[in-house]
Amino acid sequence: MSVLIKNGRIITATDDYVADIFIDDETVKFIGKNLLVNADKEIDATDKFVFPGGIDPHVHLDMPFMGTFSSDNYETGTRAALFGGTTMVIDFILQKQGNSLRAALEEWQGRSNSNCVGDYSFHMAVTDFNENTKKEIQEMIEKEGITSFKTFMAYKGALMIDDRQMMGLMQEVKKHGGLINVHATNGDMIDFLITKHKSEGQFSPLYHYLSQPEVTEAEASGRFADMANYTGCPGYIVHMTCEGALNAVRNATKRNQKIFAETCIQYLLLDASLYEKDFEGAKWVMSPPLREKKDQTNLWAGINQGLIQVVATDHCPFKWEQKLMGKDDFSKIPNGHPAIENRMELLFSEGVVKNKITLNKYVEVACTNPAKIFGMFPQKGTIAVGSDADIVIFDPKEKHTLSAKTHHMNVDYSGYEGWEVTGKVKTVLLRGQVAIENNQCHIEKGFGKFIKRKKVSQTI
Ligand code: DUC
Ligand code: ZN
Ligand code: ZN
Repeated sequence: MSVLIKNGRIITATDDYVADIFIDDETVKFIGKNLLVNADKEIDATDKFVFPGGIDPHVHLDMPFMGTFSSDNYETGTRAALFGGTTMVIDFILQKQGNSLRAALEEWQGRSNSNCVGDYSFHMAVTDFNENTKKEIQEMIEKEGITSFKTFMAYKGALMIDDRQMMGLMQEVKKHGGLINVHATNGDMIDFLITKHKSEGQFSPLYHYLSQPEVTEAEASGRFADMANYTGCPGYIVHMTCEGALNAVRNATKRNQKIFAETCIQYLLLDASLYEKDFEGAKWVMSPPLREKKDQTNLWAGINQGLIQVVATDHCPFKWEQKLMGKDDFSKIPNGHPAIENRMELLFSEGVVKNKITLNKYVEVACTNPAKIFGMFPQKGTIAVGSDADIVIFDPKEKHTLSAKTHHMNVDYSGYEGWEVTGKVKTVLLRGQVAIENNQCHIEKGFGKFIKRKKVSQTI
């Protein structure tokens, strides 16, 4: 089906102009003023913004974690993403310690294959780097198109690797043109503090926050950047929350190394005072935890300074009954919060409308940089002739209220209940198909395609 989007204000990471877009065969064919072309469907985008489809490179769907599974599966999660203007996500495969990367890939394919509504890819989390895993890296990059490898410097005993494994992995990943992303917090310090707080009889969600002070993240971020510099491996710090970690990256960039940082929408907008609400604070128990107002200011500045390239979500929803697993012990509350559907609208409303970032910066951090850093540009992440027709038509004036009653995520509360936002996703195209229109999803599970990614050495 061909589509003509007429008269929209097209915003990319670099441009801002009014034109028509003609789409056929999944891709953008022409862009120009007053295009004289017949299409099967015409969409009038007058007075609307036209953005590239959002890319959320940090989500956890149907993930086994802390004794349960994140509550959005590949269908509900990617559909909710589309409602919020995100056309592609990158999810995380977790290797089981003692098992191969291949076994983990097959397990994740078992849950995701034919179930995605939107497009998707995987990062491979390496939780056990050894001589066998080492041999699988090249194959993951060259055969599977999985070019980024996640590491955890925390969650000891389940996910964490030590620095020796990190160095070995970096050396191998660099050799084959990949990238390492990292959950950069000091796991031993955190475990010490969790034990200390519990031995003092402190079990409420507030102590989740107090067990992961800023220094635990700043220290690990600096250590990771140093190891990445030493090995020459490109590095990407996920879910950065605080001034100390940002300063570690700022220092590292003086060495001209390839070090990238992501923050998540919640760290820009919410703060640690939410942990003072007794057990209700469990809604925002995530790792790292929410921080202070001064950290929010630092993160917005980091975006504008180009030190933080991406705003993601770390979408990892758990229903209230799952959060109750930690009713008597904060360390048993499943970590994570729902945001896959809200990221694009919240970032527009709180970032662009409130003059914290420009429109071009908005597209850069929500769409274009994830595509570049993770080896998908220019197929994804921009509006250009030849690119996939992943397009969001957005009303910048429409106001609406976020609520669990109306969201599409499979979770029975919202971290943003009652928030009024300015700007609404109206129509979403995924590879030229109208996916969202009139508040309805028009594509089914199975439409979402696994996107094989290029070596990052080709795009960054
Ligand atoms: N942090 C979370 O809050 N959830 C999933 C994994 C993580 O690192
Ligand atoms: Zn993490
Ligand atoms: Zn995560």
